[in-house]
Amino acid sequence: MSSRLQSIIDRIGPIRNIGVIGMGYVGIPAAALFADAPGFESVRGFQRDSPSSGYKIAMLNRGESPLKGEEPGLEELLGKVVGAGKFRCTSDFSEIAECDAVTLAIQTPFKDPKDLIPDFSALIEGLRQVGRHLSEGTLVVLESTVTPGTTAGMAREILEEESGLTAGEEFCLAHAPERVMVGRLLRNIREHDRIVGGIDDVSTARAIELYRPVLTTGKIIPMTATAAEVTKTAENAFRDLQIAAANQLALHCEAMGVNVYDVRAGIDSLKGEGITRAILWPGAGVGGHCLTKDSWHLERGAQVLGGDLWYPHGAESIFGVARAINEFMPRHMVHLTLEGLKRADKFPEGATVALLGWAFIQNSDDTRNTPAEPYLAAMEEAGAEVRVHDPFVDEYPGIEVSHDLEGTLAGADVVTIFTGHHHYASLDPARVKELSGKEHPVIVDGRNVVDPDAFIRAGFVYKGIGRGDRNSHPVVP
Ligand code: SAJ
Repeated sequence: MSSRLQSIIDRIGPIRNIGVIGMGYVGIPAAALFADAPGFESVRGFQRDSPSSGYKIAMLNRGESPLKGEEPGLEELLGKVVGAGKFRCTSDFSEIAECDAVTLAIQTPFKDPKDLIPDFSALIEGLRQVGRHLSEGTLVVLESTVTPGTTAGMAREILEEESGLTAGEEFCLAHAPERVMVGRLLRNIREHDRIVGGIDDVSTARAIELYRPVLTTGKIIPMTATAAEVTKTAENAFRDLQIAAANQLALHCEAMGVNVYDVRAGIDSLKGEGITRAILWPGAGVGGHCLTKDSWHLERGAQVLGGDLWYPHGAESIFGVARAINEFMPRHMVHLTLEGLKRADKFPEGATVALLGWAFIQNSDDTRNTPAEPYLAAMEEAGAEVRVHDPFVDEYPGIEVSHDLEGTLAGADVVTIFTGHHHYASLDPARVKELSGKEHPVIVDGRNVVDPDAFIRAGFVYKGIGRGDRNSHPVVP
């Protein structure tokens, strides 16, 4: 426990002025909630005045949210705190010097998931800005998802190098990972428990002082900074693992002629004190910005921090195997498509595929790391013409996305459902067949959206993830 840092904080007194670096889907709701907390005097949102995102500054200072999609309560809250003079957005990073606490909510993607090297460039730039203007006694908190070891390692080094101050002695440093989902940003921050990890006890205590006022039902869960980094990456690695287990089971069920959804319901029925199976859902693949990278952050942390990693019998990490299974699923969708075409005495060359669903998650316009993309590439590689439909997605670089479902289905040899948008649950077999104009069109269901028997009766060749009980059905003439 650093008595020197504690005495500096005692002299400064309670946190009053807060800075949030990065006006994105994490930083904006966080800044608004800090500003709405009665105990804090002012919040500054720091945003680079760049060509791509400088426009946010004026919008936020008008109390308007630059975020896409519905965020219940956010625009009202921004109007309230801007109107009360408690929140202001600025590109003048020198004002960091007037902050008692500064949080960084900056994205940390991978340059290329193959090499697992994260692109920390934006985070490093943010850390340098904070370091250059850091005052003695200030609390710095990383909210971005980072490789375990980053807060106490790279972040600490950059802040100390730029400020000339020593972390844990002259300023506080912590990690408090975000756990927000688009569409429920404010609710998630208020209601999720908040992991808060300092590089030392004084930093942890100061970070608790910052976050406790914005929580309603959420509780503070204190730990070390590195444990907080491991918690965040592992909570997503575990979700990825659960999905991979469901996907592996689906592949087994296909091979054994069994309906995976019957098996899933059976497994899920086992409940009782301390008994849970928490089985998730098999599907066409795993996309998004979280699960596709956080397992690799966890693995890198173990490599960088752990060094002599050991697995029994030379096995590889179960989290790496889970990633491989989930990344395999779009290829399995290609396999099901080719098998279906074969049963319809068709070849992929020249076949028309209606690909339904481009967003990575149902009833959303979010297309980040969509598993439909590798499927489209493989089918085009096989000589097929692929038309993409998605009612929520307006555009995607290099891809024409249609909102005209019947137009997309017209003349299709194959209908492939990749995303479980509610629109696809009402597909009428007779209408889809009529639109296709084919005697035995193929339907490949990646999200268990349609009733196999209805399509089989209408003369379709049906293939579904995990539907070992239907994938070899007799084709109705
Ligand atoms: N998926 C499946 N089967 C499932 C669940 C999801 O195949 O049973 C697929 C989805 O189709 C999608 C991908 O996995 O392609 C990711 O889905 P997701 O529901 O995990 O959504 P994400 O990626 O937005 O995950 C976020 C995470 N939130 C944060 O990191 C703050 C994750 O921790 C949450 O658990 C998740 O939302 C959630 O539960 O909503």
